[in-house]
Amino acid sequence: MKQLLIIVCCTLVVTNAQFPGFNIGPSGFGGFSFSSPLFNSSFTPSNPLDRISKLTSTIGNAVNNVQRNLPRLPQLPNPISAFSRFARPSSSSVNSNSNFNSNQNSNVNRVSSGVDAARNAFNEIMNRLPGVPNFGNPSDLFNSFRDSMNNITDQRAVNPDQILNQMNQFLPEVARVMNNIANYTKSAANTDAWRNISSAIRQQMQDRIQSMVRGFSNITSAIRNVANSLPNLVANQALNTTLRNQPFFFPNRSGIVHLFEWKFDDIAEECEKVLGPNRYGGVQVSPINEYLVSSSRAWWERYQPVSYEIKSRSGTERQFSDMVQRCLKAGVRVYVDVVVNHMAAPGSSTPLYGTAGSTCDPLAREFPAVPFNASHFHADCLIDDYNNATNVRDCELGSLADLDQSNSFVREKIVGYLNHLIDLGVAGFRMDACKHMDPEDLKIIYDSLKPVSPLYFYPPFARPFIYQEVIDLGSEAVSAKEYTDLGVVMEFQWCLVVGDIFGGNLSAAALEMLTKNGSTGVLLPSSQALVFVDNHDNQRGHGAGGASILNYKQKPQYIQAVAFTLATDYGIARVMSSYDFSNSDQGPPEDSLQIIKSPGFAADGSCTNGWVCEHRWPEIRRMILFKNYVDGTPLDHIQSTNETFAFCRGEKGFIVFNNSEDTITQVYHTCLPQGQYCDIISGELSKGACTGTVINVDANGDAQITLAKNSVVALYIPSKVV
Ligand code: AAO
Repeated sequence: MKQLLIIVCCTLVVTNAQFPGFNIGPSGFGGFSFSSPLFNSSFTPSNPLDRISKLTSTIGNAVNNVQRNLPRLPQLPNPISAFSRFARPSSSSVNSNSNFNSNQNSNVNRVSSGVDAARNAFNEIMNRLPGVPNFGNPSDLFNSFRDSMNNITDQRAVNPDQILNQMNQFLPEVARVMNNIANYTKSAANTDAWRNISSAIRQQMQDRIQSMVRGFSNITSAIRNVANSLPNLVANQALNTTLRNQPFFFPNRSGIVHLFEWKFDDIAEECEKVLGPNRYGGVQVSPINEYLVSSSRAWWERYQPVSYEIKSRSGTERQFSDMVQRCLKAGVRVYVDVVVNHMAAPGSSTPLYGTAGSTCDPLAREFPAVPFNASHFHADCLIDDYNNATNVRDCELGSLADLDQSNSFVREKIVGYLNHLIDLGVAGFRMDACKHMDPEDLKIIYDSLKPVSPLYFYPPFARPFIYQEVIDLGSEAVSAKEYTDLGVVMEFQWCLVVGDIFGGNLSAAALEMLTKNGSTGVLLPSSQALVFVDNHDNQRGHGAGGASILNYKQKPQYIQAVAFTLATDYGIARVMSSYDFSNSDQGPPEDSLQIIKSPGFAADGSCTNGWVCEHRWPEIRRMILFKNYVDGTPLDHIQSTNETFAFCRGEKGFIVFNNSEDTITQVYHTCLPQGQYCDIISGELSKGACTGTVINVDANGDAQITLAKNSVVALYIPSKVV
C-alpha cells in the first residue's frame, strides 16, 4: 500500500504539469484543465482533489517559473547519483514483465529511495545556494510526509479522504518552498544584481544555480517516470468511462474469473499464485454483504441480503480489504457481485438470521440492520408475467422482498454500500437481477457513485465498471438494450449459442455470429457485452438456458467453448470457476462446522477438496495468454464448414475448432510466419520443446492439421518452436 500512496501522490503532482491531455493553468475552477472527457465528472469545489489540484498547479507553475528565470546554463549530463536511481524506473518492465508483483516491490523500493533522494537533492540545493533565504526546511517536509504515509499504511486505513487530507497538508509546504526558490532564482537571475559581485563569487553562484536546475530537472523527471511506470493510469486517459464499460485490466491482462463461493484469504492467495502470474485481468467474488443463513447452507443464500455489513461465509471486511490489496499488487482487479434488487424472503420461522448475526423479519419487511422497513419495499405481489415489465420490476422474484429503488432512502443505502466498496479499491460491480429494477432508478444510483480512486491505479475520476444481469433471450417485455447505456450487460444468448454449437446441436459455421463483425444486429454491441460459457445459475439449471448450457462436466466440449470465448474479438470474457456439485442447491465444500473448505492443490496444479477450478485448467490458462497476446488484432480469414471453424487473429494467432464426433484432417491458412508451432491446447512450449502437438506452418502460412473429435488447436507466435 505504501508504494501506492506515494506513487499516486507523485502522480498527482506531476500529472498537472507534465502529461499530455493535461494543461497547467487557469480553468473554471483554477486547477486542472483537461482535454479528456474522463475528467469532467464529480468535480466539485468541495472535493479535496480540487484543492490538491490547485496546489499541484502552483507547484507546476513554480517549477516552470524557476526554469524560465534561470540564466541559460548548460544542463549537466549526469544527474545527482542518489536521485538518478529514482529517476530511472523501468516503465517498460511493468508492461512486459510477467511478474507484476516483483515490479510492485521494486516500485516500493524506488519510491522509498526516491523520497530519500528527493530530500537529498533539496538539501544539496539549499546547502549550495549563497545567502539562502528562509525557504523552510524541505528535509523536514519530506520526512513528515513519509511518516504520515507510513502511519496511514500501518493503520491499514485505506480511506482515500484521509490520504487526500495528508496530501493537502503536504502540498502547501512544497508549494511554499518551490515558490520561495522560484522568487529567489528570479532575483538571482537579474543581471543588475550580478554587476557588483566578483567573478569568483559569480562563478560560485552559477555553479550553485546549475546544481539547482539539475535538482529540479531530476525531481520533475523522477516524478514523471514514476507516474509513467503506473500501468493504466496514463494509458487510459482517453477512455470514455461514462459508459461504465471499462474493466480497468492492467496492461496485457484480460478475462474475469468468477471464483464462485471462494473465501477471501484463498482468493488473495490465488491472485498471487495463479491469477496474477497467468495474467488474468480480474476476479469476481460472490456476494460479500450479510445474507441469510439458510438451514441447508445452499449457495443461493448469498442472494438473500440481510444487511450491507461485509461479513459472509467468505470472510470479514478486514479480510476482504486485505484481499483487494493483495490482488491489486498481483495485477488483478476485483469485482463484487451486488444484490440490491431485494432482501431476504420469508422463511418458515421468524426472525431469520444473517451471516453477521443480524436478525430480520422479511414477512413484515423489517431489516433493522440496514434499517429497512415496509415503506422501503414494493407492494406484495409475485412475478408471474415476464411479458409485463411492471410486474417484473415491481413484484417479487420468487418471494424475495422487493426493494423500491425509486425511494431515496433505499437508493442512499445502496449508494453508501457501493461507495464503501469503491473506497476499499474494487474496480466495479456485477449487478444482480437488473431486469427487476427500473433503468431510471439504476441510472440515479450509478450516477451517485464515487469515481474509482487513482490511489488504486485507476484513471482519475473514472467510473466503476458495471456489468448487469439482464437475461434477455428475445421474447420478454424487458430488453437488455434498455440497460446498455448504463453499463455492460451480460449477453445470455452467448451461453445458448456457444453451448448448442459445441454441444453438437448447431453447425460450427454459426460461430461466425459470435465474432464482432458477425454479431452486428444479433447480439448486444460488443463494447457493452460480457460473455461467458456458463454462470453460477445456468451451470446448475437455474436462470435460463436449460440443457443447452455446457459446464465443466462435459470437459472436451467445455474447453472448446471457453477457448472460443477467449479467442474471439467480441465482448469482455468471464471464466467460471466452480465447485463440484450433484444437486442444484448444494452449497460449497464445507467442514463439519459449516465453514467453507479451502481448495487443496494436487501436484499438477489442479484443485482438490471438491473444487473444480476451471481457471487452472492448462487449456484455459494458456488461452488467457493467447487472448492477451492477440488483443487488438483483427479476427479474419474465417474458414468454416458444418463441423469446423477456424480464424486468424492478425498475424499473431490462429485457432481451429472441430465440433463433430469425427476426426478431421484439413489444410488451414494460419496467417502465421513459416515454422513449427506448439499447439497450446494439447501442451506448451517448455524449455524450447513442445509438450503437445507440433504443427508445421509452410511458407504460405498454411498448415495441415488433424483435429480429434470435439477438439481445438491453437497456435500463436510465442508458441513457435523453430
Ligand atoms: C431461492 C429458492 C427459491 C425460493 C427463493 C426465496 O431457490 O425456491 O423461492 O429462494 O425463498 C438465486 C437462486 C434462486 C434462489 C435465490 C435466492 O437462483 O433459486 O431462490 O438465489 O436465494 C430470474 C432472474 C435472474 C435470476 C434468475 C435465477 O431474472 O435475475 O432468475 N438470477 C440472479 C442470480 C441468482 C439469484 C437471483 C438473481 C436472486 O444470478 O443466483 O437467484 O438474487 C426466465 C426469465 C429470467 C428468469 C428465469 C428464472 O427465463 O427470463 O429472467 O431469471 O426465468 O426464473 C426459458 C426462457 C427464459 C426463461 C427460462 C425459465 O429458457 O427462454 O427466458 O426459460 O423460465
